[in-house]
Amino acid sequence: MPNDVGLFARTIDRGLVDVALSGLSRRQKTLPAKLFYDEEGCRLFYRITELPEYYLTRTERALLPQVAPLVLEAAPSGSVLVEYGASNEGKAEFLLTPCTPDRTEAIAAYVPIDVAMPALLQMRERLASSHPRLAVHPIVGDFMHPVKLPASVAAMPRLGFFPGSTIGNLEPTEATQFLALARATLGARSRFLVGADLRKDPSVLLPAYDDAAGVTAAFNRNMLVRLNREAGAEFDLEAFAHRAVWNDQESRIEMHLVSRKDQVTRVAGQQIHFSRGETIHTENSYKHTPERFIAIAADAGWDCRTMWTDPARLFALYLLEPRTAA
Ligand code: AVJ
Repeated sequence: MPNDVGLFARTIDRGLVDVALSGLSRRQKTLPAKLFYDEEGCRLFYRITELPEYYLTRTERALLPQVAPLVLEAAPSGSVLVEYGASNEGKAEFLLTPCTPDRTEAIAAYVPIDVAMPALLQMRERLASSHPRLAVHPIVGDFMHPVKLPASVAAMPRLGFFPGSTIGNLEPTEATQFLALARATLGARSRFLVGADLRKDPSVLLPAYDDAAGVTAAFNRNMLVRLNREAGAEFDLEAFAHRAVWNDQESRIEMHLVSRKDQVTRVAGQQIHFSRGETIHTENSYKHTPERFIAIAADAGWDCRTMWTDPARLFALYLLEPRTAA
C-alpha cells in the first residue's frame, strides 16, 4: 500500500537541521542548550527542579518572597516587569503579588519574553483571571536578540527579571552581551533582578547534574530524540551515555553525550562519524563567584546594588542598576 509511506513522512525543520549540522561538524561536537526545551524537554526540566539533588530552583524560590518586597521598594508604582526566559509566572508572582497591601499597584504591566509560544499564551490566560488589572504583553523571541517593548509600556519605569540561573548557560562574553542588550532595553533608570547559581564544591554540583533517578540523563538524551523526530536524524539512543563534568578552570558544569562505540549516524542524510568515547557537548552551566558575576555585569554597564543569598550560600539574587556616568 503506497499510502503507508505517508505514515512515516516527517516534516523536517531546516533551521534545526542547519543548527545541528553546524554544531556536529566541529572538532568538539556541540549542540546548543536551547534545543533542550521542546515539550518533552520542558516536562523533564520541570521534573529536574523537583529532584532532591537539584537545589537551584528550590533555593531561589525560598529567597524570592524575602527579596521581592525589598526589590519593589525601589520600583516606582506603575512599573513594568520585563521577564527574560519566562516559561511560567511562578517566580514573577512574588513581584506581581506583593505581601504589603500598599504596594499592590507597584507592577502595572508584565512583559514575559520566551521562545515557547504555547507557554506564553497559557500564562496570559491564567494571569487574566489571577491578576485582572495587570496588562500582560508576551513577546515570543530569543533574548539574545534586541527586544522592543510594546508602545503601551514604553513610558513606564522598568524592572527586569532574569531568574533560574539561565544566565549560567551563556559564555561570560555572551553574558556580557546579553546584559548590555538588557541594559539598552530597560534603560537608564531601571533595576534588574538576576538569579544565578554560585560556585561551590563539585561534590554538591555534580549530583545536581547527574541525579540518581536518571532524569537529567533523560533530559540530555532528549536532545537526540528531538533531532530524530524534527531534523531527520538517526541517533541510536542506546549508543550515547550521559556525562556531567566539573570544569574547574572555566568554573562550569558541562553536560556531554558520550558515544559508547565507533559509529556513524546521519542527520538529514548527512553522515556524522563518532569514535568511541567522543562526546557531544550539550550544555555549560557556569557557577560564578559573586565577584566574578559582578565583574561581568560591570562590563555591561550595571552596578550591583544588593546581593542576597541563602545561609548555605548555594544561590544568589543580584539587584543591578545602570551605572551612571560620574
Ligand atoms: C535552566 C539553565 C538553569 O543549568 O541548571 C538542569 C538547566 N541542565 N539540569 C541549569 C539544566 C541540567 C539549568 N538552567
